[in-house]
Formats: sequence, C-alpha cells, structure tokens
Amino acid sequence: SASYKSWLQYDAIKDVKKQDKLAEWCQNIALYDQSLQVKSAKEELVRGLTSIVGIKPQISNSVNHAIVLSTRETLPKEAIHIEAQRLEDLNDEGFIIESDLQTKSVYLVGNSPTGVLYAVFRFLRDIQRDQEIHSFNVIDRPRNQIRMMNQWDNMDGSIERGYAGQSIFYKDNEFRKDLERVKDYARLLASVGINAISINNVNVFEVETHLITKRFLPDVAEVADVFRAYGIKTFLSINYASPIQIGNLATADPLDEQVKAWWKAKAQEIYDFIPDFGGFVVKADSEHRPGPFSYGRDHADGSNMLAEALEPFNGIVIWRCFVYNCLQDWRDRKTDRARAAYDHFKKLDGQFRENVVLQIKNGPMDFQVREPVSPLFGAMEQTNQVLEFQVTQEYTGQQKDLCYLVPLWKEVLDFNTFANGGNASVKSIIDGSLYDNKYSGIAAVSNIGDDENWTGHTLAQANLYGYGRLIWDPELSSEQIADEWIRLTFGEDRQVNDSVYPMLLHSWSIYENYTAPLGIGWMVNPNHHYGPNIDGYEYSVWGTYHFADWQGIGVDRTVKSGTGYAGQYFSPNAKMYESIESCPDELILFFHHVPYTHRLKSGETVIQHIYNTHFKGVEQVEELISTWEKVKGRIDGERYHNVRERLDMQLSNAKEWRDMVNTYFYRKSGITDEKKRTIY
Ligand code: BDP
Repeated sequence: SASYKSWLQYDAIKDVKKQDKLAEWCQNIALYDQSLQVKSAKEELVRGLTSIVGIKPQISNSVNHAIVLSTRETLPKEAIHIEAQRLEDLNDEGFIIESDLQTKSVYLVGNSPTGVLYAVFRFLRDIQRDQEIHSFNVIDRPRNQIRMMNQWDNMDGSIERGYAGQSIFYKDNEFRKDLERVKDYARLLASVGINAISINNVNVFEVETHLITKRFLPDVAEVADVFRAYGIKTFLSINYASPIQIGNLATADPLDEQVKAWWKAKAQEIYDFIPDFGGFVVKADSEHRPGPFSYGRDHADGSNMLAEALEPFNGIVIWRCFVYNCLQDWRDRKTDRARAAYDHFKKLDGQFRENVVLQIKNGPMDFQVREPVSPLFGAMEQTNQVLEFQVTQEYTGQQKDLCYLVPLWKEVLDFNTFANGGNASVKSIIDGSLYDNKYSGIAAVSNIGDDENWTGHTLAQANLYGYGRLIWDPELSSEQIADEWIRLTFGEDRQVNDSVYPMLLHSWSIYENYTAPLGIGWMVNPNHHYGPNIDGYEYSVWGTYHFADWQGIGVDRTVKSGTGYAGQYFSPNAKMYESIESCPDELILFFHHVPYTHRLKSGETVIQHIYNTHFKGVEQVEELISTWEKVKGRIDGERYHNVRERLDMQLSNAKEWRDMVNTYFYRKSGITDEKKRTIY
C-alpha cells in the first residue's frame, strides 16, 4: 500500500515528455562491480525505474545508453573521461553522479559499494523531482561517520516507547521467521544513509541477555545479512551482568580476570557468526540496569574492559551517558538530575580506549519538547562521542500528536558550545572534525513498528526520513527536508504540498504551546508519559521537578543560588543561562525560578504566557485539521483517514493539556487571564 511504501513510492512520472526522455536514457543498467551492496543497488534501481519510468531496464555490459553502476576502482576504461578523481576527496561512502551526453549514460560511481547504493537512492530521488537526466553533476558524501538507529525492541514483540505496533524483528521470544519486512526497513534506512543499527532495547532483560549466545546468534547473523546488503552494520545491546547471568561467574567486575577472559571469548564467538559485527550498545548503572558501580569501578573501567574484548575485531562499544540517580528523595531536592551526565563523565576524559564511543542524549534530561543542549558536547576533547536523538515521540505526542522533529534537531546541531575557545557547533563536534575523533556520529531511537504505515501516524514517517537526511547533511534546512519528503511521499501535487508543508513546520511549536511551558518539561502522566499531569512527577523519585508554588515556578540551576548546572557550559553560554536577563525565554523555567509576574522578553508575564500559549495551541490544532481537510480526495483514503483520526486525538489531547495547565496555574497563582477566557 501507499502507506507502507512511505517515501519510496516511485510514482510513475506523469509528464509524457519527461517520461520518454527517461525511457531513452534508462534502458540499460551496466554493472561494474558484483558486491553485495551493488546488487542491492541494482535491484533498487530496477524497482525504481520500472515504476517511475514504466520500463524494465536490461542488464548490459556496455556503458552506452546505460545507467552505469561502479565503484571508483572498478570503473571500465571507457569511462576515462568521468572525473572519478573527484571522489578521492570524499570519504568511503561518497559518490558522484554524472551524465554523459555523448553516450547517453549516467555514471553512478561510489568510493565503495555502499557509496554506489547511496548514489542509486539519490538518483531515484532526483529524477522524481526536478533533475533532468542529461545534466546530472552530483558529488555527495555523508557528513557524519556513524549514522545509527537504535531499536528499543524486546523479544516478546513489544517495543519500549514504541507507538506503531509490535516489533518487526521478534515475536513470542523468538526471531520472526519472515525477514521481508526487515529488508524493507533496511531499504528505507539505506535510502537516507543510515549505516548502523542496534536491534534490541537498551534495557536488556532475561531473554535478550541470551542474544549473544549460540541460542540466538544464528538468528542475529541472518538479520545482519539482511542489513549488510544495505550497508548497515548490526549491533546488540548487552546486559552488563552477562558473565553472571549466562556465564556462571560470581561477578561482572570489569577488573576481574575471569570476567575479562569471558568477554574476550564471547567476542570471538560473536565474530565467528558475524565477521563484521558492529559492537555493543550499553546502558549501565542507569534506571536499575547493572554496571561497574556495583563493584566500585567507574565507567571508564566498565567500558574499557568490553572495548578490549572487541578491539581485535574492530568492534566498538557505544556506552550511554544516560546515568543518573533515579531514586532521589524529593524532600531533599538537592541533587539535580540535569547535572548527572556531566558530573559522571567529564572527569573521565582521556581514560577511555579508542574504541569506546560515548552516546549522549541531546539534552541533559530526557528528550523533552524543549531542553538546553547537553553541556557534555565539546567538554570531552579526548573522547569519542555520538549524539542521541529520539525519533520515537515519547514526550512529543507519541505519534498520536503531530510533531515534526527536524527543526528541534537542527537547533541542537547548530548550537554553538564555544568549546575549544570559539566557534564549536555541536555538529562540528559530533562529525568528529573539531577534535579529530576516530569515531563519531549520531544515533537515534527508532519510531517504527509493524503497523502498515511503519510509524503509526503517517506524517511521523517524515521524522524517520528527516533524521537520516539531516545527519547525512546537517546543512539541509528543515524546510528542504519537509519538501522532499512530502513530494516523494504524496507525489507532485501543489495543493497537498501547500497543506502538509506548514503542518509539519509548525507542529513542534504547536505541541510546545499546549504542553509544558518555557523549558520546564515533564508534567506528563507517569510511566506512559502521554497527556497532562502537572504534578505527576513532582513528588516522586525521578528528579524531574517544576517547583510551582503560589508565587512562582521553575528550577534554579544557577551557580549563584541554584544547583550550579548552568556552570557546566563553556562561557559565554554559562553566563547567558546564569542571568535571568540573558537567558532565552523558551528556557527560562529550566534555569530559573521566577514569580508568575516575571516579564519575559516577549513582553508577556510568565502566567499570561502560559494562558496565551495554551489557548493558542488548541486553536492551532483546529487549524491543522482544517488544513488537512484540503488534501481530502487528493491522496488515498487510507493515509487521509489515518492522519485525520490522529488529528482528532491530538485535538482532545491538546484541550486536556490546555485545561489542566491553565486551571492548575490559575488556582496556584490566583492571577486571572487578562483576556478573561474561561479557565475552569
Ligand atoms: C527514557 C525512557 C525509558 C528509556 C530511557 C533510556 O522513558 O523507557 O529506557 O529513556 O533512554 O526516556 O534508557
């Protein structure tokens, strides 16, 4: 169905002239490399051309009248005029696409077989839009090295924070037998340049602990085969206590010789099954997961031991920095959860082995609709890092509410940390250029499941697409990415584009308007995290407070009088956040406790801002619905109805948020709405 195909629709071109010309140029595919990824590239090209152009291309061994697929090294002599030396300046996965008017051929040449695959996806994307077949002159390469997807799938088939059905990998504590859907997922991921995937939840429970044993390794190997053909490396999340749970050892202490030997043997065993296995993702000492702290060791000891075991095989350890005390006493309220990652890890800089990569969430708390950027970025000059985003919309509407996340991610990537004495955007840190890291990149929690449309909300496909595109090229704008996705997904229909485009682009700010205000975050129902509950976490152990009383609200994170968190930033960011005058409005309650009557830079008081944005948010959702109504009849019914249903759910959610938030703060503060709207 159209919803299943998502952005790989490959709709037939309607313009007859363009169609004929494409048919003339695309009759043949010439293959000058036989590797696995080039085979996938060819298969995709045949599929795409058959559907877009309506011809079945032949496989030929001449460069004439052909789409030529080749790596730089295997280019035939006839292609001497193709400027393949341009490729030398690109990284491994880079490629060129060049039209040759004389022979009527187009050369898709990669530095590696995977580069060829990326060239094919780019080629198919471009011919569906404005690119003329005779004038290709593309040179492209991914900006980030590790471009990863984290599945939070459990083997019972459930997905932690999954909002699109069950796992496509597992069912009833076994691997699914049919891997067709995994293959289609691999196609979607490769089409936007993803090159790594971890296939199980970071919380590794009983069964999943056995993924690294003979019981499941043959299955893992089969999945890895599917992904390999699309240039994607397979990783597993592991249980730090594995030596105890499956190794019959008495300890998992990283400095214990038996434990070290056990992991070394384990690594050997895994690589016997999967020679190009990527490595481990580890959540340790976090939210009740075991880790090195139990043995009085730190996270350098903990990760280095695993890294040593993987090193002979070029494997890496992706070690998560989401480490904090999730059992704090709220009455004490002195420990600030926001400080935790920096406090734990900063001091370990320089102690990690080269194949340890720290994975840092974009913000210091947990994927809230608005958070400052984690101060750890740039703070560890000698440590490899990847950034972690959450594509699945745990705190941003759970794929019932619309929230296009690319603008949020872009703000994070563009943020200047002022590390290294100057201009040091997050993107220049995690692409490895600032500190010349051996490993670097971006990972994100996936938003897919076995729903027909993959993502529950059809428009949430744009987040998966956008994540891949943005980390391939962080210079792309949110607007460009939205436009590409809409056209590839719904075809070339101006009216559809005119509707969906503003819906996507405004959706993050709409969601922010009707939920937790001014960077304070949370206020959600505990556990499942959907819908409003202002005090849901206020008196619990998780360290997520808003401190609202009758006079004011916000967390004082200043150095002067608060938790000191603001001081974790480089100057001048530290100074900017420290002072109420210079702290940006949207984060004021993250950094400061202020009276409700505090006047924002916008001119509104905090309380009036809360009322205004919450009334406005609901009105904006109503507008989303009327905008969506304009696409009715212009796209298929399945996708139309899916989105319409979701928007209706979003509207009732937004109203609930509006009423609970406004009422709560009216009752706390006793201050009436200037505009005298109804507050219950
Ligand atoms: C939180 C989720 C929880 C995850 C955790 C993590 O609520 O389900 O296990 O993050 O990232 O956002 O480890």
